[in-house]
Amino acid sequence: MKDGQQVDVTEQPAVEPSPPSRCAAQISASPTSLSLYAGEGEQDGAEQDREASPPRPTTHDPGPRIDVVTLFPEMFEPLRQSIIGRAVEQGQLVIRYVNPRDFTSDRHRTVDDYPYGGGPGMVMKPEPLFLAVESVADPESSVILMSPAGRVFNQQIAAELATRPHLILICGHYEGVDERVREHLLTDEISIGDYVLTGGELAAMVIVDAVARLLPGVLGHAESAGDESHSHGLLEYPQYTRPPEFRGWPVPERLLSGHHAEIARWRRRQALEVTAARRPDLMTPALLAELADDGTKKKKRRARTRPPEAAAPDSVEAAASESTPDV
Ligand code: 4FV
Repeated sequence: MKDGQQVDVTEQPAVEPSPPSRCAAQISASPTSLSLYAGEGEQDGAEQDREASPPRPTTHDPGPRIDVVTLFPEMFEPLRQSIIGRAVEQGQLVIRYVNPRDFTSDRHRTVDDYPYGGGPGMVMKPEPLFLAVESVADPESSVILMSPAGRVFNQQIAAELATRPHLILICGHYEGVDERVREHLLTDEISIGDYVLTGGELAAMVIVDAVARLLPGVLGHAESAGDESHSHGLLEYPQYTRPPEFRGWPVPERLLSGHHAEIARWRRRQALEVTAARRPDLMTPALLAELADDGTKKKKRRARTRPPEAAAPDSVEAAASESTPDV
């Protein structure tokens, strides 16, 4: 097989997937040109010969380079907007799109075929996916398939992926991908939830968004990734902003007190109560104990642990009164 020369390979599979006599694929030795969905900034409409070295992260490591393997790069328009779009423009994040269809060389640019053994729908062929991934992969790449059979995505996994040097997110379509992709190409498989999508693109966008906002500098201080839901294993406490009263509904006094320790205590307790009410599955024994302790125990504990002589004058009475359980 001479290099680059089109070779027609008609495979006669053992059990013809119906309809019969469909030539399986033509694989050219090396992909000649790759049409990239005009990635962020420098790639607009430009055909880019991928052999040229992919843009390397700038001095400070802005976190993972992300390559999305997808038949529909245009679906990722939303990632060109808002916070993620700005992050890419500012070079805090590199997102590129690789289309498996660019790794086919048959006239029909075939990326899917009938399932062996029959059955509904089509299956994504292994060759275009392997070639697409191999065109951007390096030894440190995490090759992740979006699929309902993957580990269910959560904030911890987002934080984990944010530390990786290179993510390759494969977006399946149709009934899924040929099993040899799972067996010989993937390093990981992630699901965004127990439901079935038409394609992995929306799942990949969810993951890119959740990972990108954890990268240095992506969220301005106004959008801090501070103590938000799931960041401390708890759902977020209620948030309020002006006006202090809306349609007769006041903002909780505590928040207007300016007493930061008080406000922090109130928020912690709110987060505990909201989580216990809405996501009891997130309540660890420690969180349940903290929820049960309405602060009196903590005071008792503090009183118990404070050596008597150190007792501040005012608390002596307090200690006294405390020791007498209020009947
Ligand atoms: C999915 C999910 C998902 C399955 C068949 C694409 C579809 C089609 N991906 N989390 N849930 N993928 O439903 O990540 O190929």
